[in-house]
Amino acid sequence: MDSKSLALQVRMKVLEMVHHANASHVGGAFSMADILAVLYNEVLTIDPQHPGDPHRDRFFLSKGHACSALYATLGLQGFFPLEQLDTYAMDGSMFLSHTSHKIPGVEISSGSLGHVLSIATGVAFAAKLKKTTFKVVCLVSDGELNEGSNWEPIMLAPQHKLDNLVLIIDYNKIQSLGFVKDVIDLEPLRAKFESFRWEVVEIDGHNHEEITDTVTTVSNNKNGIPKVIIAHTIKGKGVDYMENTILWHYRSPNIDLYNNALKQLGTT
Ligand SMILES: Cc1ncc(C[n+]2csc(CCOP(=O)(O)OP(=O)(O)O)c2C)c(N)n1
Ligand SMILES: [Mg+2]
Repeated sequence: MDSKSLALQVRMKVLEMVHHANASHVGGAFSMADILAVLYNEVLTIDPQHPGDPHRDRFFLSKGHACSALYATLGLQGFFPLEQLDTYAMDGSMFLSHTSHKIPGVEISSGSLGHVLSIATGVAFAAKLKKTTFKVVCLVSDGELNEGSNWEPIMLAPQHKLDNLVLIIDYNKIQSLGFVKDVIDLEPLRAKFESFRWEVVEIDGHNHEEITDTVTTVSNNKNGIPKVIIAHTIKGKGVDYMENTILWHYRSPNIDLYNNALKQLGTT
């Protein structure tokens, strides 16, 4: 399956999961679906049969509320039987509605925002010290960058020349109850990272070729500088009534909206 087909399958699976469980966060799952599909299809070297292999690349999802898209990606890539996702967000299920490390392929539990970049930075630092060469990729949300805790590893990574660390920001411009610019504006975001001595690339986070080329190029560039990819995305991408709306951070599709969304995804 190519990454565009995978992203479509991920969105359809997420839709089914959130509809079935009456669960939230479909908007943030859809904004990062293309990034996840490209990472797992084109960039990361992780064997679904051996997700604990010490040489694997490490992917850390910080915006754990949107884990439905990560679970769907992992399920579709064969990390576990896809039908297990039928229990998503149900009582007693292993597939919690915020990322659980008990799922094969998941590196870290997340959902309390603002913590995972520190962990990814620590792993990248340890890898440098041990002279191991796997990639460390961390995906954070834009609203999450309002958390001060992120700015500690953002200061630390250049100090230790962590060029094995790639941070991707899902810059969908919306957080749970408002637009990022109206809550705590991140701009000028590029200049902030440059002043913290990161190398910055801005991309369209739905353009698969751009995502593949950028992540591959920056990961291969061993110039002693950590890299951040500011991925401009659309919250709810793929379903017109969800796109760029604050409402679809929390709302779950009823049966009519579910069918409508499936039809839209199938025809785009
Ligand atoms: C520490 C912490 N505070 C508050 C929340 C509640 N919460 C869940 S999602 C969210 C923000 C969603 O916006 P964003 O971070 O931009 O994610 P995305 O748009 O990618 O869904 C918040 C505040 C949380 N999960 N963790
Ligand atoms: Mg956001």
